[in-house]
Amino acid sequence: MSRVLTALQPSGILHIGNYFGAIEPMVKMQDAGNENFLFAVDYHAITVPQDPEELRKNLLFAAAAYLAAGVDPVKTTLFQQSRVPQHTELAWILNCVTNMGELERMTQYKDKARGKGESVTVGLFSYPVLMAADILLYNTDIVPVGDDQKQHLELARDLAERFNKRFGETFVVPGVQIRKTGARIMALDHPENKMSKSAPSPKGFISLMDDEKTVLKKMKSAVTDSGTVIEYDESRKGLANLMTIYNLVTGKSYEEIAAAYVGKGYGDFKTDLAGHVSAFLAPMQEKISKYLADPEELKRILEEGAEKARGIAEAKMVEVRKVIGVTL
Ligand code: ATP
Ligand code: LTN
Repeated sequence: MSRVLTALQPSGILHIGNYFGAIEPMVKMQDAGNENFLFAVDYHAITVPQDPEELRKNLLFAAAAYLAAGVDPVKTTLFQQSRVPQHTELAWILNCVTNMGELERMTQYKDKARGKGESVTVGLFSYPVLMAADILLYNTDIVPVGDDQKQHLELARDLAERFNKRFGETFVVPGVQIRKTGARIMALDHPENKMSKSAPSPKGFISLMDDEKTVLKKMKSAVTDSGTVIEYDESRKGLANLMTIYNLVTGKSYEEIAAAYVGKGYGDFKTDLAGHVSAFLAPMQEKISKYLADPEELKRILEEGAEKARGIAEAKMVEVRKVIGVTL
């Protein structure tokens, strides 16, 4: 049995990239009998401005979506990051063993800071350190994430090793788990960029709550190329991405999909794909709505998880405070 942990930002309604990249792998690890931790990282979300009312809504939505996706709060410790203050406490200590240069190299930081000049916040810069704290507090063995988080995970591993070398064995060096297909779903309107909830246009992502009409419209306008044969070819980025989504929602291989569209064009392919995506989302949407109808129950589940997480996190902090020399 391994300890498995992941987290997502409550920075908007989740999309199918988040689902396939992080949530589904997490549910599989849970069902395989591992000890799971899953939380909404609200203190990561506020590294860019958030409307407080929206943030509250997104937190409840996140909890509802995880539960609807199959997260069982008995098997998975489900909580909200800010309810476990040990995360920010450890982040401060790790800030003091992290070099500026390591954070300056982070591509997510560079992307998000671009064009902001001196107004970019210290929080955005130090974001990966808080993420390392999230992971190291729990002696995490495996972190399932999408491909874009690889560099952040590498930092968490480096910080664990550095800390252990300086202060003695304290942290487990975490392993990363990135699925082979589906770890990087691309934006429908710009298949060279990853699907992202903070993208300027909602055309690029399929949200977990998109209705049939919206899914069809977005699929129909998805960027493809002038080719006519439906086949998997990585250099045809738009089509390759749609075939990946097709594979994920139906379980059909690329070969099976290609065989089904011999002599047919993008029109048929996109219409069918939209239908498959909607059929995949429908039962989850129904469950999400049911969970959202009882916010008190969602809050209760999150608080129960936070209580459990605090116990584990505090035990680790007792160790950390001792080895760095602040416990008298
Ligand atoms: P934002 O656009 O606000 O930065 P995001 O959509 O990139 O957010 P995160 O909350 O940063 O989502 O990511 C949550 C999890 O989903 C992470 O494990 C991340 O790697 C994964 N993920 C995000 N986008 C994709 C994607 N396009 N394909 C696969 N996995 C993804
Ligand atoms: N940085 C991640 C979210 C995140 C995370 C974590 C993922 C914060 N803490 C700990 C895995 C483990 C993101 O933006 N997707």
